[in-house]
Amino acid sequence: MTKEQFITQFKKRLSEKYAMGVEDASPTELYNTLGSLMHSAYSSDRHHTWRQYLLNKQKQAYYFSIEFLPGKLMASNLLNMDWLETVEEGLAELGIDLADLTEVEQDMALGNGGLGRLASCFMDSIASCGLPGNGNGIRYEYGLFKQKFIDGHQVELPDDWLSTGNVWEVRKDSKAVDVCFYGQVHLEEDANGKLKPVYKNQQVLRAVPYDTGMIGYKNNIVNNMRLWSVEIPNSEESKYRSLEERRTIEDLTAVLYPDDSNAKGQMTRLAQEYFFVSAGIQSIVRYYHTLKEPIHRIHEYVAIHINDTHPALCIPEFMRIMLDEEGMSWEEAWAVTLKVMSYTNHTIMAEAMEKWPIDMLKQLLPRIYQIIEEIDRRFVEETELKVHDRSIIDRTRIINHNQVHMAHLAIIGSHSINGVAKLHSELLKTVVLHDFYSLYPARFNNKTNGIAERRWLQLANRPLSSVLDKTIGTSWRDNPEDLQQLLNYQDDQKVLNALAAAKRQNKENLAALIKKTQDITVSPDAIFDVQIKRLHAYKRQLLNLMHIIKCYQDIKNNPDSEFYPRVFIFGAKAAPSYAYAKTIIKCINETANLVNNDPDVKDRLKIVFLENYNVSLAEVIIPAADVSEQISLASKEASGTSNMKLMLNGAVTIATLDGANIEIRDAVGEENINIFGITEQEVYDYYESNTYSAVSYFEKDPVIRRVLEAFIDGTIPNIQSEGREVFDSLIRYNDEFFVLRDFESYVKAQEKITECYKDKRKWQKISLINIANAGVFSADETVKRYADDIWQIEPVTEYSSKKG
Ligand code: B1H
Repeated sequence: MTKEQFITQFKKRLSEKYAMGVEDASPTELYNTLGSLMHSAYSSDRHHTWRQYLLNKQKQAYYFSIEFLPGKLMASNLLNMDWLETVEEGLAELGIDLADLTEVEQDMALGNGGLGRLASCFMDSIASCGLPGNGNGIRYEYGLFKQKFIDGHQVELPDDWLSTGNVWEVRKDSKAVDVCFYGQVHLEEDANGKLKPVYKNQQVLRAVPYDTGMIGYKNNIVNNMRLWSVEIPNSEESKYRSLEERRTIEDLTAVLYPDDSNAKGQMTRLAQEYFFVSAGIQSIVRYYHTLKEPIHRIHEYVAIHINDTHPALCIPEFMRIMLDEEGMSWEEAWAVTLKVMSYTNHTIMAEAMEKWPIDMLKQLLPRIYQIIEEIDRRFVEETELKVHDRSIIDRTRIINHNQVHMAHLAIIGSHSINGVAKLHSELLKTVVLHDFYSLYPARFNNKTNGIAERRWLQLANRPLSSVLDKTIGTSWRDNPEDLQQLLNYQDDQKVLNALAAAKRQNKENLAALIKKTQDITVSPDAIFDVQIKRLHAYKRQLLNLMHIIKCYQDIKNNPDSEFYPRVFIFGAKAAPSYAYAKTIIKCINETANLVNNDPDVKDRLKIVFLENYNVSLAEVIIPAADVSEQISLASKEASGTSNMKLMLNGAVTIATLDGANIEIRDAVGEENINIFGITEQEVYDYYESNTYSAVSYFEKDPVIRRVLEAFIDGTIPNIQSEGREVFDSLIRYNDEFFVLRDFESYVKAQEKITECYKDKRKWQKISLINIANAGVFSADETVKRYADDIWQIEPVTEYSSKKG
């Protein structure tokens, strides 16, 4: 498509859609026009891709995830369609700035944090690698809450993201399926002597899919992300007369549960889990039947991935369909289920381990519960023959202490179980899932997370991208490993200056946004120090805050001393029910208020807590970061992915040896990252010996004492109860996440960073080395490893007749 063709089509579409000319149209109308034009253009690719998969009878992977966090899609779709430049230039000719249009789009925020964003990076990469893979999830009417600060407190507002329409989705009424809940079930022999379930009093709901094209990068492949929405089936209309009754049904897909790394037991959540699992599997099996292949070969055509335990009901639901609808024997059904299913674990935090009370499962999903019981019974029977130590059965069986353990179900029913970074996968084998590892060693493997580098570099950081193009050519855009070529320029002052200039431009951009949204003035000359992630005690935003308070106190005690200016930037949402996380938010906000307005500070220290951290905000913050804070307690952060995005954008990392930080260190070398804190081994040693004493750090370290007293002596105003709560969490309840233990080494690492930053040339070189080595974290490489090792799917080739 040439620029002229685009302009003609755009004007034509605008006139057809709105009977308007460019001059009269609002940004929303222009946005919708462009979106609709794009949609028409990639729909034929979508159709073509689908036909190819069908004709080739290609094995396809289905990524089941209760969260997807794509953010905005327009710019990324334009890039992947190879339309970006043409459209930008064409619009410019019409006097329109593309940026004003993309601004109109609401973030699609159907996820909480890393886990949901990972799913969306994978969708981009799967399509970009030409792999036959699709998403399956829930079309929440309301996404993750919008965060506001009122008097420093987090307040949550609904995210009514669909209010302005969604140009990317297509409702597919013809693909709707029924999903059944509640009622009673018993088994009866049919004419052939086979046991068949007979149901009474079931609640039947309609699952309607909305499909969104997942566009591959310049390869004409368009995969599908299918999100399900609940409706009342026509046949059931008469049962729900009042608005209230209807509303209780519609509530099923109304809101995303806003918990991150924390399992929350509620009937609606369990119903959500079954709803998208059942709908997804039914639609997969329906498609499979169009291939006219025998059902016992379904694993040769279908791979189902269980993203964390939320979709673990895939296992009994798939069994149900194989048994009850396809007429397989238990043994046959179990054999294919195992081959189809694979599972990713994303956390070792105990509170995130999903368990459901038996009564709840039995009531909501009586048939599924029967099947889980039988899986459990057979697991126990089979394991008894394998082990000497019977206690292992108690620790690994699915049903125990009146609860159903979803991780156990996922592991027992999958042929592959992976962690998301090397350390995490090791800990699964050696500690958290050790019993399972001893039973099924071959199932365990690692797949270190990755990121969609197209979004996080090409789109989010155009100043840097253009420096890269000029320095090493453009091949890095297709093959991020080519960023390595930048290493040839680590002593080239011209290149280093160009990189610094790009960073400067991004910092000015962020400074402008900070001014506009928070009315805080920050200088781009300062070090921009960034911690962006969900607010959680184990991620230790508190450690960061304590260091800031120390800096503030140093300045106050010695107002004329030299202090290199720093801007501490936070972005974080707390789960609405997570009181301690909200307490930390309040403390950071009040400290910000104090520090930012203290004339003694003379602007050397600034604290900015940006409201409503989301994908779009990340796209502005990350390119502007100098320092990347990855300071979780070793062993707790399964991987982290913002660490990779920040590194890719030239930020220098300060990190504990946790999650993928370890792999970042291995990629850049010890000298180009700032490691501090105790190791995962030391953490486990403390657990073992029970010798950690937080109060002893308080008593012997005057700096720690001074900092902690600021929380309770009125130094930081307006945090009477919150300051006390924080103080108590450390001193009275012995500091669960070893914040005081790591404080001193953290401060030292921060001091080293300041010294290094002062040496501009040295800093720029380290930054360059980080960018150059970030290619290994491309999600393209990650999904290829999933495709080869787990899903056994192959990239599409034109009408290859692999299976005759
Ligand atoms: C991660 C979650 C999570 N791990 C439960 N676990 C949830 C657990 O709604 N829930 O119940 C929601 C989310 N999220 C994150 O996954 C890890 O903490 C990160 O370290 C990791 O990078 C990310 C992607 O693997």
